[in-house]
Parts: sequence; C-alpha cells; structure tokens
Amino acid sequence: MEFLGGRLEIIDGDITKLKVDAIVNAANKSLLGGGGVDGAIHRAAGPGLLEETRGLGGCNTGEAKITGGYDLPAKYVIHAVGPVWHGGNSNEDGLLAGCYTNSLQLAVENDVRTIAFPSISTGVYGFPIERASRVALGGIARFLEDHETIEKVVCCCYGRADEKVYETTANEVL
Ligand code: AR6
Repeated sequence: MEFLGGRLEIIDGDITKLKVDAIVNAANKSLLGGGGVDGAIHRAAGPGLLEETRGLGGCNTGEAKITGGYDLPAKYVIHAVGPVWHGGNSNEDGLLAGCYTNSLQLAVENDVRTIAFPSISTGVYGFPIERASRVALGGIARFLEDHETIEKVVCCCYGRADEKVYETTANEVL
C-alpha cells in the first residue's frame, strides 16, 4: 500500500530481493552478521560483504554504516543497529528513531534515491511491532518532508501480519 503520494510504500516481501539503491540491515553492534534479516542479507550478498564489514570496527546502537551490496540487487547495504527491548523506558524509541534517520542521512549523502527498511528490532531484539511501526513511520515521514532527493522508501515487512500492523499505523499517523 502506498502513502505520502507514493514516496512511502509498505509491502510484504523479502528485502534481499528488492531492486532499490539501498537496503537497510537490522544488524548487531559487531556488524559481522547474525540471524534474521542480517543472516539473509549476508547469505544473499556473498562473502565480500563480511570482508567489508570486518574493517568497519562495529557500530553503536541507534547508528548506521554503509557498505556495498555485492551480489544483492541493491547497490548498497546500510547497516543499522537497533535497540534491544528492555521494557520501553531505556530510550528504545529514541534509539530506534536514530536507526531510521541516520540510515536516511547516509542515503542522502550517497545519492541513494530508493531505499528499503526491514522492521528493525522487532525480531530477535523483541521491540513490540505496533510501537516500532509508529517510530519508523513517523521518523521516515518527517525526514521525507525535509529531503526531496529521496524518491521512495519501502517498509519491507516480513509476513502479512506485520504488513497489516504497519498499514494500520500509517493510516492513523500519516
Ligand atoms: N526480509 C525482510 N524482513 C525480514 C527478513 C527478510 N528476508 N528476514 C527477517 N525479517 P531480526 P532485530 C524481519 O530478528 O530484531 C540478528 O541476529 C523479521 O521478521 O532480523 O533487529 C542480528 O545480527 C523482523 O520483522 O532483527 C542481531 O543480532 C525484522 O526482520 C539481531 O538479529 C527484524 O528481525 C537483530 O534483531
């Protein structure tokens, strides 16, 4: 489903298959791979991605770093480190918002015009998806208002249930 005049799209799909300028990875602080979407991205990108991330020295929670996309259809991977959910009073919202805005800032700096995000922190890291969707969609929408070079942001949900949560939130807040 499309929002913001087509600049924001919510889909159910596999982010590793998307032909966009950049996909965002829900990484951990080591940037050396893991399970979930991180594992899927490393498998699809091939060993060159791990070679490059080994040289990055990790990444702080709420921040992001960019690499090539290697064997992926996407030209770049932006690795964002989401917060682990600790109940909601440990600045989880602020750190998650940072993942979105810092990733989008890197996108602008690298002339990325189309970018796809997974639902950061809502898998292994346990962030409740309804609350995460508000942080994600609100942060993306505010960023798009001020940055016209970004043509399209895709929120790539994994499964119809997650897609529905994002769509319901988008219909409420956008
Ligand atoms: N395409 C799109 N979304 C996906 C895909 C895919 N191919 N595979 C899973 N998801 P998670 P986190 C969704 O656990 O919570 C890793 O081990 C998934 O359904 O991947 O930020 C890292 O190395 C969920 O909605 O990331 C870290 O250690 C979303 O991606 C840790 O997990 C995020 O789930 C990060 O945990």
